[in-house]
Amino acid sequence: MRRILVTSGLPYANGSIHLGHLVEYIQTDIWARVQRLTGNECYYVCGDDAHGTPIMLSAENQKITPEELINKVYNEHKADLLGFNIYFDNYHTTHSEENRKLANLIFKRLEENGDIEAHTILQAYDEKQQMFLPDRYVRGECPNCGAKDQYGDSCEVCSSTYSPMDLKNPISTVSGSKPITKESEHLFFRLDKYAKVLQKWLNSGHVQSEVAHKLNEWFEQGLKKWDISRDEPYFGFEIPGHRGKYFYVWLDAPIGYMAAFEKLCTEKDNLNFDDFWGNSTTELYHFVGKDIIYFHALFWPAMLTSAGFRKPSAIFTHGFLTVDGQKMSKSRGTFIKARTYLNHLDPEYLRYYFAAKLNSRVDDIDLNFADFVQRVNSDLIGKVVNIASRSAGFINKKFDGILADKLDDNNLYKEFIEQADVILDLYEKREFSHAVRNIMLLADKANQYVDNKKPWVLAKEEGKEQEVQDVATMALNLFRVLIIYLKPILPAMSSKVENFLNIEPLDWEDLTKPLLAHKINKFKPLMQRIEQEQVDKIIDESKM
Ligand code: B3M
Ligand code: ZN
Repeated sequence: MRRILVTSGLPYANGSIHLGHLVEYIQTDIWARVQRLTGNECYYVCGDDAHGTPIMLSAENQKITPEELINKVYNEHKADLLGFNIYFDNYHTTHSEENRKLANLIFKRLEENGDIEAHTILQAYDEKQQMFLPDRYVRGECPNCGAKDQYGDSCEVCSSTYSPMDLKNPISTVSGSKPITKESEHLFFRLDKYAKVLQKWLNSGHVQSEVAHKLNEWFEQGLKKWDISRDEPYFGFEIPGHRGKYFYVWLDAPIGYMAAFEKLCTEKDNLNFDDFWGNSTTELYHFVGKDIIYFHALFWPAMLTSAGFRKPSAIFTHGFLTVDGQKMSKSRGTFIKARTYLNHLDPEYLRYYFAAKLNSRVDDIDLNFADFVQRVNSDLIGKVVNIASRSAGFINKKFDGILADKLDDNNLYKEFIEQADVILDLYEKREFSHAVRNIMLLADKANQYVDNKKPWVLAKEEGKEQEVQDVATMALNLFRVLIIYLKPILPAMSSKVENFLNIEPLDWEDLTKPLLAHKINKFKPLMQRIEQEQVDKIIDESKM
């Protein structure tokens, strides 16, 4: 049995969960469910990323404290993710005592190793607001092409990069005033010292090849020391021994993974923090989006190495979500919040659709709504549920719910369960779209079996009762195999099927044990078809 800890990126505590986030949570949740279904010990932890300037300013604008803001959003995030049947062993927050202690411990070890240096830097400062301005809070004219209203770090028109002080006619987006340039001492982590360790780690299979390739470009430019402190006012943890200096949000964000796990350990007897963070006999995987791979594949493993903790077994990076072929857009109504979706559609439609698109590479995936409606209706309702809905009636009505005591076609059943290793291997490798394709091919075979046997014709013929019971039993056993294969993707549907079949929760081992001479419950509809107007309502409600 493998011992596995998985994480997803911690969503910022100043915005709602949207469909783009859900690509990652659904991918991670499916993968974690596969591990549990096949008998491995697997924990999935996550939590809110609760520190930083955006949250501090957002709270100020809402005239509430940052703590009030992050508590409100924490509960919203938890409810939204639960709504999509994302099962976390613990959903925590970076604004927790566990995280503070761990951040302080790690920082102390970094300092003791001589991996922290102080350097004076020049920064944009808003005298009105009395705060230093992160690059994104200064706007002005690009120093290179003169484009107006550009961010403080890069130009969207000519893509040149610069520092905020280079902008022409800069203004602070916080107070609207003209920022001054001010010196301040910052603390830097000696990321550059870990270039060799990182290069070796990255090129030994801990990240996808396309990620390793991208990261190697950064090594060519040379790794820079990483600025890990911010001056007050800042919402986060004050750095021990450095009054008025706070951990930059990205220093304590990945430590939030450890904090969430540490908290879980306090709630479970047989779980020991060091089993997963002190040594690497266990497995640790971080699922992340391609926009934050730098933090997870450079800063984080370097920090862990310096602080004497194990490095991740792997970083699994995925692409972004596009909707109808384009970036999510508020004006087009395609920037869809998780809650807006849940107000109209079954979450398992989206779980299935994303699984049918996801692979192990960093490709973007597209949510094409016409395809989404067609695919879910034809695959889930038209193929999978259809097998049960066209067979159960015979068993319920003519045999008092009792299944036959033998399989009508052992070879066909064997063909189905022989796919188990292939499908499991595809799941393990996160080739979910390929696994779904194989499962749907089996669903076609199951429907073909029913079409060939025509139990509705047999039922009208004298003396064919036993054959009807055999055929319907066989069809329901093929359906049960498909549900086991789909269970990681469709946990709620699977539990409805377990009720219908009147059985204990299914796991992978049940594949080899067909359900025979067993009383099933009355068949009830397992899943409704999607209607286009449900999708239209979601888009209308999302238009800003
Ligand atoms: N909150 C960025 C994001 O929400 C950041 C992830 C932290 S993972 C430690 O995508
Ligand atoms: Zn420019």
